[in-house]
Amino acid sequence: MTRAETRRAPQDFERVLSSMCTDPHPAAREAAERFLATNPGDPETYPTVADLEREAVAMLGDVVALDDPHGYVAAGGTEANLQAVRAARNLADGDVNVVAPESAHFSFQKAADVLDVELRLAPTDDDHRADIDAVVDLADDDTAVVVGVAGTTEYGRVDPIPALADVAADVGARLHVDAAWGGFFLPFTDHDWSFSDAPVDTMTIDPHKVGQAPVPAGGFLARDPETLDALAIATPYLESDTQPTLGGTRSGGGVAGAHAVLSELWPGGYREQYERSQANADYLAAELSARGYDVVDPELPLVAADLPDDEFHALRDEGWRISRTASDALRVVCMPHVTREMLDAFLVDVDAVA
Ligand code: 0PR
Repeated sequence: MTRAETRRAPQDFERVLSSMCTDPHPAAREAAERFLATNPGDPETYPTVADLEREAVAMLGDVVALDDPHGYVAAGGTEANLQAVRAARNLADGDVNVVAPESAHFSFQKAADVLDVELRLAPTDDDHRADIDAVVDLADDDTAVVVGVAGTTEYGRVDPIPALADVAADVGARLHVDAAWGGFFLPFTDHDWSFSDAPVDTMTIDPHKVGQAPVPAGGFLARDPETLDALAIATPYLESDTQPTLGGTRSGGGVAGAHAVLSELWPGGYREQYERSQANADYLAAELSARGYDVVDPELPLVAADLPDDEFHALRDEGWRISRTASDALRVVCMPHVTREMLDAFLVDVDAVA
């Protein structure tokens, strides 16, 4: 690759319909660049970015309605989910298991592998949400944490969190909610639970997805300081005493970017974004449905629809970045960069390949 080629525009989002990343907000880009050379992993040496991280965590607490949140800006949802499992394992005795719906992101498989815990996957119901009876069947005294997903990767579904909280309480397990993608939409929906009253022990909510922060900016939040204590490792030669993060050196750009965009968009900007994205998802679902495709009603701004194999590949050949669920349904994720004009252009091609 020549020098000139490495300077080419990295990505345009004009035909990207399957990603959970998006064009970062301008304020976030600018802040990320300014803090590129800082390391929040060493808060005594880089105190400004450490302050920004504390403020970013407080703002994430506002987004999920948790007073006094404990947490940090992780590399992404994978790290946050792994840390939730790790904290639960460390706080439990003996061999433990994790119970999650089969719709849980594959990061839980990585967590189970790395942490050497058993992952028990419960089937989902006809509407792609965790089947509570199946979760009850799998949970037992050795369950360290029950996982619920609020905005599944494949269908954008929100699991019945209060019912999962009851199951967790019955077996003395913790409850983790993975809202890596859905977390920035949920405050504007009428879901019947919150971090405080469910009760949820830990949560994943990623600024680098719907939050419009640059990568890497994941969010790990805990209700109690004991959760972070369970993750803390002594750092003898640093001026700080312990480190709860999985990463050592971390991206100051990710932290500053998350802080900047949260300051800019919470709550009004995120509300507008939710309304726009949900309206786009409802529009696309209706248009596909009118054309005879079988569509899963979008609870959050993600549309899944049955699309014949040849049409899917023909659309990919047209340059559309689309993907499919494990059961072969088309997924369109209505991220902030996805506009009505893009969807109309997509529908023109859907008609052309039909
Ligand atoms: N939890 C949920 C519910 C997720 O959807 C994802 C990622 C994660 C956790 C893991 O987050 P990180 O990837 O930040 O570690 N979901 C997307 C997926 O796997 C990630 C993605 C993003 C994929 C951008 C493609 C893409 O272009 O499909």
